[in-house]
Amino acid sequence: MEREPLVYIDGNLVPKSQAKISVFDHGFLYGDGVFESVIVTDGVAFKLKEHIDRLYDSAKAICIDVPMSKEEMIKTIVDVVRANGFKNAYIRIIVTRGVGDLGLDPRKCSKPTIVIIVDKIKLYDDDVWSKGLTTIISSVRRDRVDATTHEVKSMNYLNNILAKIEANAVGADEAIMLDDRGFVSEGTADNIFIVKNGVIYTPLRSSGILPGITRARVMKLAEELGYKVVEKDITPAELLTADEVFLTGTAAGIVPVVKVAGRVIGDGKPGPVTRRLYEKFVELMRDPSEGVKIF
Ligand code: PXG
Repeated sequence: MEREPLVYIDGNLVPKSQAKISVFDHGFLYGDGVFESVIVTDGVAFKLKEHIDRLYDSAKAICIDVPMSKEEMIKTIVDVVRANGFKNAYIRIIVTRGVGDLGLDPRKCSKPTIVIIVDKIKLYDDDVWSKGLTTIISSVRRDRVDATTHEVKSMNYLNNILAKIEANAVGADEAIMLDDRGFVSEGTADNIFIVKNGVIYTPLRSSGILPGITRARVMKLAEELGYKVVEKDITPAELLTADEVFLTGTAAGIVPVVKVAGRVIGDGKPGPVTRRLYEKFVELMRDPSEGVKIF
């Protein structure tokens, strides 16, 4: 029998089936916490440092003082992955406000809880490249940037989950959300790009997106490959009439979208720009200079 994954909880490694935290943790009671997801491919934790930077920025934005330096955090993550022995894995790092009482006042929580999970995850099926994803435009809007901002990777994903429920209800693979003004924002766990006449466009951070680490690397990669990349407000009509549409995210990598709200994108097959970026991107994910080599 395969050994259970080991989960790090506040300094202890415990088997997955026994990995539990208090019901008085404000992460559980209020969604009061932040998280990150990192992929390990052939022993390389892709952009681990960038994910840790974002984790600490998210924590700072909600006034959580992570009780560990970034260097200690990276070392701890590497140790937990090694203890699990997975060369291909998904890492989830969670920092919550910690255990408090039933009131939401964060001052009642004396110490943040740190959890590191190493396991497997699959967001999309293997046939995504033969078929492409079908999507809807959700009626659920991203919060305004001056509300509970989505630029923070917090434990509040209800907005995304409600959009996903709408996609599920009509048998679509993913939901695309608009910002409060009606411009295209992002998917439920991924950023969005469109291609029109050979130019690549992606929404601005001001559209309520999570500033994706995959998004940033894909923009750089596209420029390295000679494409013009433009961050701008994208209207729903521009999305529906794009030559290509694709999504980017840690777990998904780069995935092609072939249908948006009933409209066929391009010729209904994954497009050449998307495919070219994907082929290069999967090489980067295994490149030790693009992350931290664990094995
Ligand atoms: N937007 C949102 C809302 C996300 O949650 C991305 C964009 C892409 O960002 P990165 O930095 O990953 O390129 C995300 C990432 C999960 C899961 O467990 C979610 C994400 C990544 C990995 C796993 O559902 N979201």
